[in-house]
Amino acid sequence: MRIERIELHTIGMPLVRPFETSFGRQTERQVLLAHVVADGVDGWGECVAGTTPDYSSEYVDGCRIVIERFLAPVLLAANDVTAAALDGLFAGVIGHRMAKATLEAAVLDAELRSTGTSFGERLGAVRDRVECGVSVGISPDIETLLAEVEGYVDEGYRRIKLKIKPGWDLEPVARVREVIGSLPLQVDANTAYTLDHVDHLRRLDEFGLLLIEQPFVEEDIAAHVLLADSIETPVCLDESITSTGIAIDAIERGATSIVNIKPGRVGGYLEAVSIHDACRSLDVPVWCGGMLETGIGRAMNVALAALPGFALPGDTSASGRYFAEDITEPFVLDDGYLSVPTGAGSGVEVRHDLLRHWALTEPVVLSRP
Ligand code: SMG
Ligand code: MG
Repeated sequence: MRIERIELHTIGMPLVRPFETSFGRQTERQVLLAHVVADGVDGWGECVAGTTPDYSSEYVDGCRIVIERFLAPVLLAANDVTAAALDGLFAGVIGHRMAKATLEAAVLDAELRSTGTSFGERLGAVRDRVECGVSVGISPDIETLLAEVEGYVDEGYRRIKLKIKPGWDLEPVARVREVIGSLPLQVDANTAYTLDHVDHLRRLDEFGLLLIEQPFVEEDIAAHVLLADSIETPVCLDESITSTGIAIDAIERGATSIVNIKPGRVGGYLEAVSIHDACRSLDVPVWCGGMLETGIGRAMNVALAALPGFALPGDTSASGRYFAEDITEPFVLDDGYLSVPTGAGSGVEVRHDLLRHWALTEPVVLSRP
């Protein structure tokens, strides 16, 4: 394909409720969207980076600049672009995986739309719907948390994930466990603990958790090995896993026995499939993480989560868990599942009225030289 134009849209979507993690609290989801036009076909990609560089070093404004200055010019100068070739085309830019993944998604979407193929078909989906969990932020108090969790259970979510940090862990977990009975439960620390907390974290074992996600800073694989050796709850890495090689290394060292796969964190959907394949060959279950995606990223994540190795419910919640209105047709929970879109590309359409309504900046428009 020849990429004729790339547009970058930055929008702010109000969240239905604030989302708090050990990094901080957000009331709006700022999102960078890439729209490519290739051989007359449109493709859309969503950037998972947040407003501030807390979950990772990437952030919305930084990704827009990296795409505008370094990645888009490479795409616009190439005569024949395929999603599979982007890894090579972008090799001169180190890191910036979320920025790269944004363009990969848009190119893949255009490519698939031009051949009438869905994301699910392209990635290797084996299911037509996926089991959904929900990630519950840190609450102002336990009663508010319990009310929120009960609401999600009533909506049909099949797994609850609680955000934890020092000072907000054993008690919320114990109280939620009481309320939800045997419903699958897991926790996510977003790097908030240190090795000094190992004895404390072991007390989570009594709650029969599916896993504990990313307790320590992402570079410290060795600390996760130590914890995994002394706790019964399976340790699952999120932030640490940025490539297939790192995933294999972390698994072989015993740092992670379950892997959270987020395409944006690893540079795109094709690398996400590669991590899935590697984990599957090592008998390590994976699940699809979430970054408060709009319908664009959600459609693609749901397709990914339908691959055979995705053995646990994902943070692939319904649109209504995040937004009163989505930028595409909304994803609606049915008996705890979301359906894998079947239309060409992502299978969803972007609402241009909302794109303008939520715009935070003028779109950046880049064309062939
Ligand atoms: O998309 O439902 C969602 C959010 C899931 O908890 C979630 N994501 O570390 O897994 C994670 C967090 C990262 C986003 S908050 C910075
Ligand atoms: Mg996480």
